[in-house]
Amino acid sequence: MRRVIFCLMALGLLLASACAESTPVFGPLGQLQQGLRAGPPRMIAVGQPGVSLAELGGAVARERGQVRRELALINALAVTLPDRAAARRLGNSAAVFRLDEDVRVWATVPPGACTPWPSCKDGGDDPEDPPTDPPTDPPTDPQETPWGVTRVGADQVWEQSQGSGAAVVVIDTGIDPNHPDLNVAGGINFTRARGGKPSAWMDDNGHGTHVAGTVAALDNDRDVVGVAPAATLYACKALDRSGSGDLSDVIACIDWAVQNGFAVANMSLGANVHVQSLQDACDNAAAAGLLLVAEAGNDGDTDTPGDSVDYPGRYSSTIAVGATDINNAIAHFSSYGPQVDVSAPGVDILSTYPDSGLAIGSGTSMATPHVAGALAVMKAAYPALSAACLRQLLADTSVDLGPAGWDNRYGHGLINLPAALAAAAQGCTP
Ligand SMILES: [Ca+2]
Ligand SMILES: [Ca+2]
Ligand SMILES: [Ca+2]
Repeated sequence: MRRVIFCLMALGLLLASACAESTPVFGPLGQLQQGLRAGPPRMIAVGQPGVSLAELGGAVARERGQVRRELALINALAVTLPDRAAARRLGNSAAVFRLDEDVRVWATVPPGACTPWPSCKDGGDDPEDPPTDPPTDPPTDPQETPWGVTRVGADQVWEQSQGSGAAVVVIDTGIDPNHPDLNVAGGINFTRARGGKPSAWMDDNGHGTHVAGTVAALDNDRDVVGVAPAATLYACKALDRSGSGDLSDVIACIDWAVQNGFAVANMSLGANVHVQSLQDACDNAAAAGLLLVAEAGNDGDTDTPGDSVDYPGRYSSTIAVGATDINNAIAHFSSYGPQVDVSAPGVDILSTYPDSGLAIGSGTSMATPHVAGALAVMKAAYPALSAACLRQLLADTSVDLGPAGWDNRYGHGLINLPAALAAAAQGCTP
């Protein structure tokens, strides 16, 4: 029996090492890579305190720059300047507090899908390994509960809360709005896809739809079920069909989540460079009560062991999630270091995929939405509790794994939704 796997990663040696293995562990999802592009500089211009975005736009215009987007959350504009000299002059102008590179970030390459489920389950979609059973075999279970959903104890708490009323935004490649096992309440596109139309948040890659299913695939008689099947799902498209995007579009999504009062933002993405504008966006959003859940990263095998947690997971205002396997062992690819908060299932995760499909994926990208879903369940059950309190309770009730106490691979441990929800009944002491 072969499982359908996809080997996802934009760049790098990890792809080769992960995919060369005989075990079905494969390339991490959602790895953002920085790259300065050729051509006119794309920057994030942050205004001085007290300087309005209109005034800042005037300074940009004087350098013949173009404003692409307002980023009110950090009092900044995403801009394109004619050349580096203009960027330097803008950086020195009285209106500008700081100029950051709007780095091009990369997430994924499209995975292979298992479509239609379950006739492809045993490798039927692989032309080199045709199925031995007729593809018309009836499914044995109309709905499969993915192992990760069971492992975090979600199915034990659904009588109490399925996340109804809690809004989760998936900041990613979009979500397939027509997937029959997903109910997407709305979304927005900040990428240049389809001329930058705001309504073009359809997933043209697959990553975002997979992540969304782990958060909130519907509890019905088909496909899979997510951790918070009644949560309200929104798509914010910051990554295009190649799985890449502008950092400013990720920030725009965080801004959009704050403006709309969403409870949780899932960011199965990461960069290996610090950009102050991203940190400020996360810090301001957390202060506004948004729970920011981010992957730890998939650099656990790199040459910087013990210090490989990605941004924005690396910031204290976000929850950084490591990936465990079905034996509760940390995945070899899971980035680790002092910033890991908690762990969740992230190896061989079955979830939704575009065109009514399902796919199995691995990566801290797959672990992160388990945590986002858990927080949605908690928030829905105890809406009066603050984001800081919910985050603290989820960490405190995690199942300790590895070395005793917090450690730099598992963080506080594997999240445990029944224990977290029980603790939430007591609230937090101020
Ligand atoms: Ca379902
Ligand atoms: Ca963090
Ligand atoms: Ca431990």
